[in-house]
Order: sequence, then structure tokens, then C-alpha cells
Amino acid sequence: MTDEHTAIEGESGDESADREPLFDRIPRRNFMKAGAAVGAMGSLAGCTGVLDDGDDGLASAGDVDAYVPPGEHDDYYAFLSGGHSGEIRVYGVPSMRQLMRIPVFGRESARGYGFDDRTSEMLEESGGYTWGDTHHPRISQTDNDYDGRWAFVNDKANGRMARINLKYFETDAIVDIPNQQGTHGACCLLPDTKYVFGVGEFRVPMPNDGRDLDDPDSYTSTIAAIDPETMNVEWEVLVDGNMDNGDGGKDGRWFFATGYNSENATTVSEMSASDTDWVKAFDVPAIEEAVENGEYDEIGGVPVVDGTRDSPLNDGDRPIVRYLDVSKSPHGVSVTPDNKYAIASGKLDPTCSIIDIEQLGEVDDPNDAIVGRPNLGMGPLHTAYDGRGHAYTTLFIDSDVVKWDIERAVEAYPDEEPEPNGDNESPAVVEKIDVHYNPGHLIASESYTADPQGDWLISLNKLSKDRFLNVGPMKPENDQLIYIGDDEEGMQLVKDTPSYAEPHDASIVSADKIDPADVYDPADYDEEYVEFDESEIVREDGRVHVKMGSQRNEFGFHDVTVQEGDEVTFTVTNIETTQDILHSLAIPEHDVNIKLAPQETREVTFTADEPGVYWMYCAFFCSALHLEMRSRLIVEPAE
Ligand code: CUK
Ligand code: CUA
Repeated sequence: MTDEHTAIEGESGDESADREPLFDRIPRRNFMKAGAAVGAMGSLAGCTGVLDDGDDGLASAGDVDAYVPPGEHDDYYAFLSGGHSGEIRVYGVPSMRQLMRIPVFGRESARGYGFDDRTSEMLEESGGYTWGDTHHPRISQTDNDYDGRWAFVNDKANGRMARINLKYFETDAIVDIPNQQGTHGACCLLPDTKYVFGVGEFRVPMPNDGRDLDDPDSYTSTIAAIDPETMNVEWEVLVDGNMDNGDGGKDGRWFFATGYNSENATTVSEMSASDTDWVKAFDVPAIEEAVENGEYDEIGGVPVVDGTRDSPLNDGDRPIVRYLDVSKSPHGVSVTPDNKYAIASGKLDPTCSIIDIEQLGEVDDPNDAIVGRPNLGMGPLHTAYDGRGHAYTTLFIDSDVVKWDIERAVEAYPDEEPEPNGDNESPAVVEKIDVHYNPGHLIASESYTADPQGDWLISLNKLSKDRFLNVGPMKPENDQLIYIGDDEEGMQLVKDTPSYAEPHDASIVSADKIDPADVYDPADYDEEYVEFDESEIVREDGRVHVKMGSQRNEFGFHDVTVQEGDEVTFTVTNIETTQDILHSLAIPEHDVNIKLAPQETREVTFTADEPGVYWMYCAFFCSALHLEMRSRLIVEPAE
């Protein structure tokens, strides 16, 4: 998708983009799936034995080589959410090197995000909040496989959904979702990302305009279906109880959401009183039909369909929402790669509930579609897949990842399943590995597609305790890389990676499925591209528009003179075509800071309100004359 611009390379002398990724010369996927890859892989890559066998509770990782030599590329991109730091981090897997950070809901100065007019308007128009809480980065798919177009991520704090453009690895759209206070779950309806779903967590009065303040029974939450191209909310469905996480089925029909407060309570003890809560299964085509037939109320500017249990739309033989009783306060839910099951994790109950998706459409009582309840251990939160029939579930309280056999769990249900008391495990359990410590999500390579790669798994642990140098009372979290490609040897812990608060979920994507640009394409943005020698200053009644190019090592003007009180707009283009050569425009004491990657143009508007001389400088080290790349903004005193 970036053909025109990836060709611009030679000047920097950087050939690394042309190098084949590590291990790529062999048909690695099938090889790994055969489950005998470890030894051979080690010899191919030059086995270094990164961890030794010990009696410290770690599985042996002596044979797994996750070393990526200097100058070599990783096999995968991992997109991790940054929680209330409001960003997305990009790691390489298996090296776990942090490659990039993508600011989403908060300003970030190194990228000039939230400083230029375009991104600051986007943040302003999506609510004007200064922070967000990213949880679930999901990558767009076509035909149930990653298509490299977009990543989506929710804002749990302010009820928003953002889109990240994977050509430029930057946030290009944010929608403030009506009627949702906290948008928790985020996921795509597959196979082709027809919708991105935002799952509303906090129940509120509907609309939340001062009515029903102390009547929690009338609070509701919704799921929102967002068009990925326009980022418009197409419709919402209102439900009983709250919602937590969600996952979309792979054939366009079902969407699943967990919830932990069927009690409609407002305190923690009341919220966990009931022994069961719901998984809600949304029948998407049935909802679309209701919208088409006008069976909705318009609230907050969007069609809201009534999916509560008493709704007439849940009365006939094609209810729009099915409520399944699962054990207490389920948390994660994810659909298996073959679209056969949705698996919901118990959180306050040691079991996962396995929902048979085909039966769900046929049975009268949706509870009859629950075909397994393996007893896994304490605190199951999230589940990932290897494509070989295994599920991997994090056990928050036990600090384990448990690997289990999905079909074996279905077979064992209900007669062979032990009472869920934490001591007796399901016969479906294959093995457990200690993680350090208290995992939330986990993610396996391409686990959210129809074809997981089955080699790497990252356990996103909330606590690191004493595993890193002490950096004060706020410790890093610990993302642990685990090799899952060898069913004989079992899971092998390979690497600890300290991380800043707070990854919740991640997606791991094969490197060859993403094709980022090296330089910007001016056709992709609205700002006017300014050639260096066409720099000009346009003045009109107290407004000054400075259009200038920039290159090593100067801006289009050496001096720009304005009057105190002028509203000044700079439109600045970096005319370089060489990858890696960035400039920026920083103006001290005016809070001006825009980043300019090659061929990028940004605009920034401010008021020159203090007379004086201000050195406008380039903040990226762009050449030996980088420090000299500066011009004067001269603000003349008003008469
Ligand atoms: S939630 Cu954070 S550990 Cu947002 Cu997916 Cu479970
Ligand atoms: Cu341009 Cu430094």
C-alpha cells in the first residue's frame, strides 16, 4: 500500500529494510506447528540458551532462542495497550524490544501529537479530555486475517474509540461514543471488520442528563457498533446489567460480551453477591434488521435498540440478545480460531464457560449452548489460542498460565469435571506455568485470527515485585515471553520485559502483514505541501500565515516578523525524501512544537502575545548542523 514511497531509500544507505526477517528462509509456520521445532530452530538461529534449567519454578527454557541479533528484525509486531498512559506500544517479538509508542488519548511532545492544529482539533472534538485509558488494541482483519490497515483501541475512561493508521503508525480518528461512560471491551466483527464494537462498562441513566440519579435499577449500558471507515456509531444495543469484555465471532453473526454486575448494584459487595452473571450474545444480523425496520429510539444522536430481557425484540424465535448464565463475574471472553466456541473466564470462579456457537442459534434455552466448564484454577481472566486445539488462560490469583485442551474439556462436561474448589483440576488441564506475578491478559501470536501461529505467548503480568532493579514504590509491570511451540517440552518461559503502566491486552501480528511507509504521502493529508523555495508569508488583518519548507539545515525563512497580538499560523513541510530525517518546529515560550517526518506537513496556530525575540529551532538531531537549524520569530510591540 505504500509502493510509491518505500522506494525512497538509497540516500540514507540503510539496507536493513531489505533484509529477510529472522528464520524466514524456511516455511516456518508449518514447521512450528509440527511441534518439533525447538532444536532445529535453535541451530538455525545459533542457539544461545537464554535461561538455564533451575529449581526456581521456571520451566526449562534452555533450548528456546528468542535472541534477535543487532540489525536483524523480529518476526512479529506486538501492539500493547498502555492503560492510563493513554497510548499504544509497539514491541518486536520475540526480542521484546520496544520499537515505537503511539500516543492516542493524550498529548505527546516527541511526536508533536496534540500540538499541531489537526491532532489538537481531533482531541478537542472527541471530548477535549487530556487523558484516556487504553485497554484493547485490535487489528483490522479481512477474511479472518490481519490486513495491516488499522488498529483500534478503546478509552475506558471517557467512552471513546480510536483508530490508528498502520501506514503511519499514528492515531487518525477518535469517536466519542454517545451513551457510554466507560468503553471497556473493544473488538472487531469478523471476518472483514464490518464493525468495531465498543462495550460500555459503567451503567448510567439513559440519557445521563440528571434524571434517575438515585435509581440504579434504571441505569443501563450499551454496546456500540462503529463503522471502521467512517468511525461513526451506526447503532447501539441497550442491555440489562453492565458489560466488561467482548469478542466478535468470525462469521459475522455473533458478538459476545461478559458482565459482572447483573445485580445492578453500586457497591463492590452487592456487585459480587449473585452466584451467576451473564454472557450476552448479540445476534448482529437480527439487530441490523431491527434498525432497518425502525425499531429503535434515537438517543444521543444514534439509534439505540432495546436488548433488555423484557424487550419485545427478545420475545420471538430470533431474540436479538441471548442472556447466558455463567459463573460469577466473568471477565474475558474470546472466540476460538475455528469459530466453534466462545470461552468466558470466571474471574471470581475457577472455571471457564465454553459456549457452543452453532448450538446457540438452535437451542431454546441459551444455557443449553454451554458445553463445558473446566475447573482451571483461581482467578481465570483471559484466554488465548495456539491453533492446535489448546487454550491458554491466565489465573490471576494463582499467578499461572494454564494450558488446556478445549475438546477434552467439552468431553469432560459435566460428569468428569470436579467440583470447582481449586484443588481438583479439570482433566482438560495440560500444564501450568508460573508467571511473575498476577497476570491479566495474555496473548498468543495471531490468536485473534482464524489461524494462530502457535509459537509465542506474552503474559501481561500486573506485578513484577522484585524482579527488576528497584525504581521506587511504583514498580514496572512484567510482560513475560513464553514459548508455546513445543507440546512435548511444554511452555517455556523465555524473557521478562519491564513495562510502564499499564498494558492490558495486545495483538501479535506477523511482520509481513504490516507495511508501514518510510515517508509521508502528501496525498494523504489536507495541509498544503510547501516547497522550500516557495515559502511565503501572507498577512491579513492581524493574521499572519507563514508557509515554509524545511530541510537540512534551515527553515524557509531566517526571520519572521509579526506584531504583538497577531494570530500566527505556521504551515511547515519537511521536504526531505530520505527516511529517518526528521525536523520539527519548536518555538520557546509559545508552547509550539510540531514534528515533521520526511514529506510531512503540519500546521500550528498560536497568538504572538509577548514582544521579543524567540529562536525557532529544530528539535530532532538531523545533521551536524542541527543546532544551527534555527530562525528568529521577532514579535514587535503593539503601538
Ligand atoms: S481487562 Cu485489563 S486485565 Cu480491560 Cu481486558 Cu482484563
Ligand atoms: Cu532539523 Cu535538526
